[in-house]
Amino acid sequence: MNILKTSLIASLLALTLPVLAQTTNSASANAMTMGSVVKINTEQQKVTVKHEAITNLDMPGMTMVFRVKDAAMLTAVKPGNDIQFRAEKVDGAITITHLEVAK
Ligand SMILES: [Cu+2]
Repeated sequence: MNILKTSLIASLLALTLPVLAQTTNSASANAMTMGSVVKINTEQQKVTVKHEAITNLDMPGMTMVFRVKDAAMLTAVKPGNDIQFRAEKVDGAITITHLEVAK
């Protein structure tokens, strides 16, 4: 084990640990769920998604309407897109906080 490599790993850990500390209250806080877009309602900031099980919310797969955190998120997707997203409870409402077209 050379010293350069060891110190590189140490600094990477130092960078990573604060991020981990923020999310330790829920081990699956960053879990992404697969789904596909059924319908978009930009005015109401809502999207209908056929989704797989959402582990962090203990929810089985289904088709349902989600609120999105930011209306701009809806400009990146269109009906029929396969997506991966993160849904969390925000002020009592299940909200998509991260949304991207699946690669
Ligand atoms: Cu659901």
